[in-house]
Amino acid sequence: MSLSLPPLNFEYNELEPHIDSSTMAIHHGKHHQAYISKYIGAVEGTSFEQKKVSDVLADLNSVPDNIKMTVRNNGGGHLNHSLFWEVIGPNAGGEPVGELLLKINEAFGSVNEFKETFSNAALTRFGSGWAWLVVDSSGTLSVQSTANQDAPIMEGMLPVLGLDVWEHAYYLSYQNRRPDYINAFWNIIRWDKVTQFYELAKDGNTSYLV
Ligand code: MN3
Repeated sequence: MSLSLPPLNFEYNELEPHIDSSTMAIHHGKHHQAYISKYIGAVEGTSFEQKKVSDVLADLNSVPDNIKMTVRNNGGGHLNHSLFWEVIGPNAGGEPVGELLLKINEAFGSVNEFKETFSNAALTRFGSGWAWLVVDSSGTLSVQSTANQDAPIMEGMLPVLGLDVWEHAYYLSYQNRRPDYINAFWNIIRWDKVTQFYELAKDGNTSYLV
């Protein structure tokens, strides 16, 4: 269980010029913190307080109706952002290697076709949401998109790479130019982390999720 704001592995300004320092400070320090605070407020004093957020979201039907939507939106916000901060960083980018590369080629044909599919999912997500590279229970990779703060685990899939396409993630630098933000994302992906998460996710191991 992780109900506090996870520290970043880099400084707010280190993703520039791809993501600016102010965006990172507000996104991490304010938006992500707000999801955590609201989640804690909803589950406080219930049995869900002791559970991992990812386990709660995987079984959302067991959450009482009076807190279900708050848990879904804010638990998802915490889970999604916690993964996002791990898969981006300075001195990153490049291409996937090893088994992950093989699986991407198997699922999409090539890394370029994967990038095209992922970018398209991020671009065509109407309004707020996320684009994902996920692993299903058979170990197969696919690209998905979720609305708002919905998380792939709600549909039984484990995320290994995610991109936040809420306007709060890019508006200060990119305004309405979501395509430019998506293009910039490829320069800050930590494929070593994505590979590490893939290795766990393909065996159904959720230990890397909050
Ligand atoms: Mn966000």
